[in-house]
Amino acid sequence: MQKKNSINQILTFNFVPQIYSKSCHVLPCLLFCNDILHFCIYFCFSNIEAPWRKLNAAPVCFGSKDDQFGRFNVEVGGSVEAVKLIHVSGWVNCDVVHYNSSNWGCYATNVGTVLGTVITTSNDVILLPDFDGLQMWYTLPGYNPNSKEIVFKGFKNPLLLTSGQELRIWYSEDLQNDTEDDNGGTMCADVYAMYI
Ligand SMILES: [Ca+2]
Ligand SMILES: [Ca+2]
Repeated sequence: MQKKNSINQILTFNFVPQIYSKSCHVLPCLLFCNDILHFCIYFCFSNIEAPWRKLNAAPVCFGSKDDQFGRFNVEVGGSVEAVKLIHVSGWVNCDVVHYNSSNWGCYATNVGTVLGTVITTSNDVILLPDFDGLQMWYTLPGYNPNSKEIVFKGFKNPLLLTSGQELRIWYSEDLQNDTEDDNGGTMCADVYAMYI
């Protein structure tokens, strides 16, 4: 009986569908209640991808040598807690004669299985990953050079982006002009950000 009273109380206050945000991570829900069947249900306009906002209008394409970085402009500024790159097409290679190609990195025996795709400012200062200083290769737990997507998260500080800001995607050896002559490939990616 107590349960029914509780339901009736909900119905009294929430009979009209209304915005209900408590159970959704980012986007609101619509709550529907039925006073005959005595139940309420809400539908969230949210899914696993909803918190991600696409930053680039067209796929960002970059090469692996000859300063072939890709550029895009941030449409909406704000503080960002994670950035995701999704592979669209192509490949990159740190040594086309000796090693296999990959989506993001290098399979060279002297450096290991590593990622080498970075995001920089328009001045070519590396923003992501948030290295301490200049670094060529890196690893991300749960990802490898052939992952469909890679996610940068757990920043030391939120990444502050401004509207219209140009960002670049580089292959590390191309950015640092390090053994890029033996590199090969061009790839394209989409960029997503999770705003705080
Ligand atoms: Ca190389
Ligand atoms: Ca270069």
